[in-house]
Amino acid sequence: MKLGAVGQKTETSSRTLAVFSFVFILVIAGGFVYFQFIYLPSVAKRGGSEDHESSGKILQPPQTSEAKILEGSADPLKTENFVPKNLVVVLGLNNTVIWSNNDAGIFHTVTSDSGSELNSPLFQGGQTWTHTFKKPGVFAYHCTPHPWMKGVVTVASG
Ligand SMILES: [Cu+2]
Repeated sequence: MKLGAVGQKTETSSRTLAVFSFVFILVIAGGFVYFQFIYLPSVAKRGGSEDHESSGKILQPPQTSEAKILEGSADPLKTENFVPKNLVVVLGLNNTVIWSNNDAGIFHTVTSDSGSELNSPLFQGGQTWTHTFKKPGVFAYHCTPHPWMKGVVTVASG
């Protein structure tokens, strides 16, 4: 092998190395630009719209939940009045609760034991009262004219 041929080969491979290095840097820089200015903003925007969507679902959940006021609930000896007595709902799924009064001719309320989350008017047999819970928690309630009527709604975060 002649010396000149070796020198030529070294020159060729160092040029190849330079080209590869240039392409490599270009790909890294391009990747950075893509990540910083295209990928991250699109993720941020997507996250924002999901937040908006979930708060919309809390205000208007796809399903409703039901609690019944049984006939004869005005009788203090009757143990079943609000049914189910312990209702569990999930925010963004079924956090709107409809209480239906099945006690003909009798007025009842749905009233928080403490706080003001549940504050229905008196509503009579055949009528309903609807409330949409907007935050998680345990909400104990009773009926104002018949305080032995008691129930609990547990609102779980979705
Ligand atoms: Cu009542």
